[in-house]
Amino acid sequence: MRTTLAAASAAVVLGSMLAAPSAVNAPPPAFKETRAERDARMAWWRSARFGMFIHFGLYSTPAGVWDGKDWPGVGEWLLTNAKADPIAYQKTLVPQFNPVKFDAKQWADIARDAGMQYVVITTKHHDGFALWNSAVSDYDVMATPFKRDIMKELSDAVRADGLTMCWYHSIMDWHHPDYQPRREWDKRPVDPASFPRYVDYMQAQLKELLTQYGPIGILWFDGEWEGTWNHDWGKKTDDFVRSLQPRIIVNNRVDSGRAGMEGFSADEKSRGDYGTPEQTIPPNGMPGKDWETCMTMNDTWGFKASDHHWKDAREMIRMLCDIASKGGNFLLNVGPKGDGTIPQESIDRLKRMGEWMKVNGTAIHGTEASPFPRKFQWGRITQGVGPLSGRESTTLNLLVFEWPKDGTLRLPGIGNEVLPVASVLGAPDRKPTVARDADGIVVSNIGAAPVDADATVVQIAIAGKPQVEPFMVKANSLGLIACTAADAVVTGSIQYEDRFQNLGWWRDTASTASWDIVVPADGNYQVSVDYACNGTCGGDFEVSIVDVDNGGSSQITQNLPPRKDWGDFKTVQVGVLPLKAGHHAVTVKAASKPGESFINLRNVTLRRVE
Ligand code: FHN
Repeated sequence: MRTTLAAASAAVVLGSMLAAPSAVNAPPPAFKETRAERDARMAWWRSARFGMFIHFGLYSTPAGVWDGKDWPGVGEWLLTNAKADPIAYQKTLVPQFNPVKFDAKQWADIARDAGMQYVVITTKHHDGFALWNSAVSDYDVMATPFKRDIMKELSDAVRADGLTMCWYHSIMDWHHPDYQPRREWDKRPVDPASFPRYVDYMQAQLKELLTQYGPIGILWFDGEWEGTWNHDWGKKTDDFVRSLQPRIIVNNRVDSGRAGMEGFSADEKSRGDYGTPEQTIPPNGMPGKDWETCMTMNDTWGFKASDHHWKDAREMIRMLCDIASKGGNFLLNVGPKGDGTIPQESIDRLKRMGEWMKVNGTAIHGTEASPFPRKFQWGRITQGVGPLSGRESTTLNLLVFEWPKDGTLRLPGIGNEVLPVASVLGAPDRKPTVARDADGIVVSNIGAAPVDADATVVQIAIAGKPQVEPFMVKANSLGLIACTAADAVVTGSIQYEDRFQNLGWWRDTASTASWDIVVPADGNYQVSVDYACNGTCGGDFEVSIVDVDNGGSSQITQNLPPRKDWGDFKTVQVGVLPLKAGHHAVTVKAASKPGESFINLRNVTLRRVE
């Protein structure tokens, strides 16, 4: 039985007045699981590494234009960007929504052929419109000329292609009369609004989505940031969703604060199975946590006709490699047009990514983060199941962006025996040589040029699980101990930047860069730093050195004055420290709160002085 939105609201009022047990009032059992159960539940998602995000809805038709104006901001926020009255938005766009070229199989095939293994679509975005046949609202796809259940057609096609269907669902709802807070331009009376009634309505729709469309891989909540949503609602909704599909994965936006990354967190501070960095890749990943970067291909999630700022395929292939090397997933967005077609620019990029994944997918799917705490200037590393059945072994996928001129890749700081199994993906005729030297593993004979300029994968294998030792920076033939940006282990906001081969994005006093060094002989060592910054940055630079072999530590701080700009590098002496021969840990940080950023650091050097 279909009802109008007003009638649905009245029914909900009556229902709650009769204390009929609603989804929220009769809480399901609290969600609990062991670590092993959680790992089993997360396994498919951790292995998938790459998924398609789809933002599709009423906003896809106007494509950023309202009242004849192309409004700034993302396409799916048109109601808010244009400060449109929610009912006028409904009355205007519902009759226009008719994606006659929508082809669920085509969408699923594009995702599959790109190497994506799951699809997350907006069942309901912030504008409140339901993209499926909802019995509790007349503001749904059945009220449009299209009258087809898009969620049904897409879930069937996605599963037919062997992918996992997942739902995005917005907590924030600019249209529903019970959602609060109202948009300030929304003149509807606030008094009758009841947030608990809205949550009942939202959970009634979630129940439709989780009981009528088969197994759902992820519930991707969003719009949790307004003050009316809190941990209590998040916990109840998380428990409710999991009571309907116990194996479902729920992102951390089910709860306020986006802090959850442990599923059922024993301390109950925040719910959610994984972190959801948006439009960014955490510089050092989220060690030990599950996380997924979601990103647009241009600058908008929902289609916007005027947005032509497309990322190129190489950039997105290297993002996928970078994310996988940090143990994360990549949820890459497409925003179909109002006619139901995916923009050709998206199709072309995903086709290229699919060509790359066809050759190199084993270096992404089913892999884990690099075992090395440091980065390598030439590219990224993932680790996978080794080639030796019966005997424990590990495959190391060397994802090479910058092909070495000497045809040699060096992996210092790893102690494992190398196995005589190596290949260059896409070039079966190449037979790399893998050996060990005093510092670690050396891979040579990989060919004079890359197989794929976007990224070429060199696969090697080691016995056992990686035994990564701290990479030790040693004095060169001139007696200089050069701690470079590429060899640093960084924490916090600090990121390696190819531009000047520097550490940048140094935002606070907590972020650090560190190196393990070998001091060749007792003596006094001159410490210098090669840095740049603009006219308003710089500040107090602190160097701490811990004598790992003999115990004890020393520290110097030097103010680094502003420079002309972020490329204006200068090497300055920081001070002299007495050091004993042996293993030391060097750590540098901003000792004073930086401005917009602290410095760009290219290296810290130590030289023995008489
Ligand atoms: O406001 C939404 C936005 O429209 C889009 O859906 C993104 C995708 O992650 N989430 C919210 C912004 O964080």
